[in-house]
Amino acid sequence: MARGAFPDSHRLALGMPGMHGNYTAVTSMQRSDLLIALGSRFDDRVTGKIPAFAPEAKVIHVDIDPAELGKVRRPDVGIAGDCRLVIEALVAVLRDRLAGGATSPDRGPWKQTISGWQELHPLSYAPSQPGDALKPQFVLEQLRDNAPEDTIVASGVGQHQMWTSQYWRFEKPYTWVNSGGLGTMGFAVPAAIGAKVGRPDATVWAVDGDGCFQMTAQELVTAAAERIPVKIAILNNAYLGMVRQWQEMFYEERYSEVYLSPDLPDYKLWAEAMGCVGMRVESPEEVASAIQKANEIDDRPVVIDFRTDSNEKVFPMVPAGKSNDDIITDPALGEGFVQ
Ligand SMILES: Cc1ncc(C[n+]2csc(CCOP(=O)(O)OP(=O)(O)O)c2C)c(N)n1
Ligand SMILES: [Mg+2]
Repeated sequence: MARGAFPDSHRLALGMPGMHGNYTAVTSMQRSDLLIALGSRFDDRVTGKIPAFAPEAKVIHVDIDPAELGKVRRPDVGIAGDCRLVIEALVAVLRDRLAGGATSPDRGPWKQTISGWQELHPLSYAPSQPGDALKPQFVLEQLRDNAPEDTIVASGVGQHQMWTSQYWRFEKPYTWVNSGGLGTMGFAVPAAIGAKVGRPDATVWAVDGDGCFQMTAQELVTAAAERIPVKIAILNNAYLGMVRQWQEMFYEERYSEVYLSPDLPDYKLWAEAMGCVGMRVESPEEVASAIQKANEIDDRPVVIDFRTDSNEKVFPMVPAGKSNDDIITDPALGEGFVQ
């Protein structure tokens, strides 16, 4: 939820931890001897199986709401307070101690361990072969690489949300607008409209799922009528993809109530009917130019229907209820990646 509070490009930023976090972020928390948690609530998507979470770690837990302290994990030091003031006080204490002759421990070996994990398990996906369906991760990389600086991104709930969080690079606070733990499908379109009204100079993209889009797309009529030029990228995998992924991996491929059809509704026509520019993209070659075209449109909303691979799954994944040590990396990337 705090993506952008600390820039993803910083050499010490490891990225998102949790059920679909990257290997290094998950594993470094798991092997830490000290966690300083600032305003985090230790929810199950981050901790995995709670008794197995970061077993060696002492925890300093800082939160403005005292009810969070000890709710999930008993902290060694609990501090109720404003995050900024607490950080200032912690830094002041450390500076004093160093000035008083205390030595800081050598973190070289730990940093090397982290670089080793990053090298062995980078966030990646099996690239598409000619003729394959569009990879959603590729669409995200293109959206990210073509985004004007300070672009705000909203998303719905599902696989597209996880890929956005994994592949976007958040550099500033308030650039990732997300329903987080509430998990409200349909959040992306209205959230993007609100963000654009609040920050009219910023480019605002919503990355949405086909299922989520169907829930609140009609708000685009308001956006078109009021000339609020948001941009919507639908990752149309023809499924309630996140549910499909669980049914495939944990319910023996018993697919139930998850198929949506790629063609119904016709998202391009629907967008046009609501006063937006509508586009459809089916092959990798068309992706960048469609995004550039969308970025240039400034007088009405734009919707791009990206037809993406239905079979693609979000990895890494810590299965629900399992320990973070049981993280599964993408089997399609080969033996070396399977834990
Ligand atoms: C209102 C609501 N209903 C159901 C869910 C459970 N749920 C979470 S993700 C998901 C599927 C989302 O499908 P889609 O928008 O197509 O995204 P995808 O996972 O395919 O990227 C569902 C049904 C939810 N989070 N919110
Ligand atoms: Mg979908």
